[in-house]
Amino acid sequence: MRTAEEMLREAMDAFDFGAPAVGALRYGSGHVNDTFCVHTQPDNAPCRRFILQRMSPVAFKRPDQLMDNIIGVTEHLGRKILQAGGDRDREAMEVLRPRSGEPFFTDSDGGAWRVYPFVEHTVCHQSAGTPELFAASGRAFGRFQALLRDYPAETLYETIPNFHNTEDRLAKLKEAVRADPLGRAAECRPEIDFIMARQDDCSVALRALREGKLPLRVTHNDTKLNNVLMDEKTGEGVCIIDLDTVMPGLVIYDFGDSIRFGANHCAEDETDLSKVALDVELFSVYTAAFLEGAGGALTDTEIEYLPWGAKLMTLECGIRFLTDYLVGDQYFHISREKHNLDRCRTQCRLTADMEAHWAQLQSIVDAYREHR
Ligand code: ADP
Ligand code: GN1
Ligand code: MG
Repeated sequence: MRTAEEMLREAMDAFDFGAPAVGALRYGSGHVNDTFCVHTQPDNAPCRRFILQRMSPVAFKRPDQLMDNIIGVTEHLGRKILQAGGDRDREAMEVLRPRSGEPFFTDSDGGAWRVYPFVEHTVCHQSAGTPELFAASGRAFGRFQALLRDYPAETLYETIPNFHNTEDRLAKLKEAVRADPLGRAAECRPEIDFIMARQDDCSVALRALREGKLPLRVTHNDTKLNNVLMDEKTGEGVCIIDLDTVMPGLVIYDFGDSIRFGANHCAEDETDLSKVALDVELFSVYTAAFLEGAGGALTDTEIEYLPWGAKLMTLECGIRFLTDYLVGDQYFHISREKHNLDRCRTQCRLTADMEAHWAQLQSIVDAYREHR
């Protein structure tokens, strides 16, 4: 069995960074991929950095299809950004191919690795320190939506089938509870009951899709605040990252996942649940910014369903964390015992708080709908 260092070295050697790679360190706080920051040292120039990632083999069964999506989307974004007079190198990710010319490198254990140039002079935030910062992320994700409006959705692979199919997520939870392979279900009874009491909710967005009320668009599907890099000086959104889940989806998923992660003042794994609460003001600020960034792309019905996006993404994430806890933490990286159960608990608490503020959330989106 090779050491992690040997595997990392093999991956680094597969890429031409334009200068000697002098080292790599684990980087960031993503829950799914293994991310490293590679430092290179050109002879007479400052160090250049790259992001080297081993794509999660648990999450992504077809790295070839995943990279096909990413190359297509980043090239499209690059063209659009250039047309708009933007800085392509900063505002869109770019794939650095391995020496083989393939879109990614496969190591001798079958691990799939890719490289992106590091977007310098940016900050990746784990929580929205200020409303301005949260608004900037909303504009960036809204703009992302607008830039991909004319992307041929039918050419995208579904990198994770049924990713935001909340009905399917619920079915998988029920199966995990039934099988209960580690005997963990008993201690999760309150969370299981909370979710089961909301079974009908799991169908709300999918029903609207099936009835033709909500259109399928190209969406990011993982719009956490830490998936947008912000300019270190201006605080504006620079570059949307983590494009693994760009697939056809509902725009309310992108809006909702940002609210789930950012419109509150504690971490996703906070253990003091009394701290977990929806910040309605941040919800409002993000709504305005997302709609501004999307530049009129959303239909009236999509705006009407925004609160549902927030609630469903939160409930669904709770379902996913709980399912992973029950089956033995196979999908999300954990760094302590019961980490996924703690994460599930915050999501349930936040879902309940969204329900408590439901009328307010609806009137906020109604006001934006009427005044646009
Ligand atoms: P995961 O899917 O595991 O969340 P990400 O693609 O989001 O992986 O990357 C993890 C972290 O690495 C990000 O949160 C960010 O801090 C950093 N990162 C990723 N890509 C870049 C980039 N091109 N430039 C700078 N930082 C990056
Ligand atoms: C994962 O990869 P990362 O950390 O940005 C997950 C999201 C979850 C999120 C919860 C591909 O996001 O769907 O909402 O964790 N990404 C994937 O923090 O499953
Ligand atoms: Mg990420």
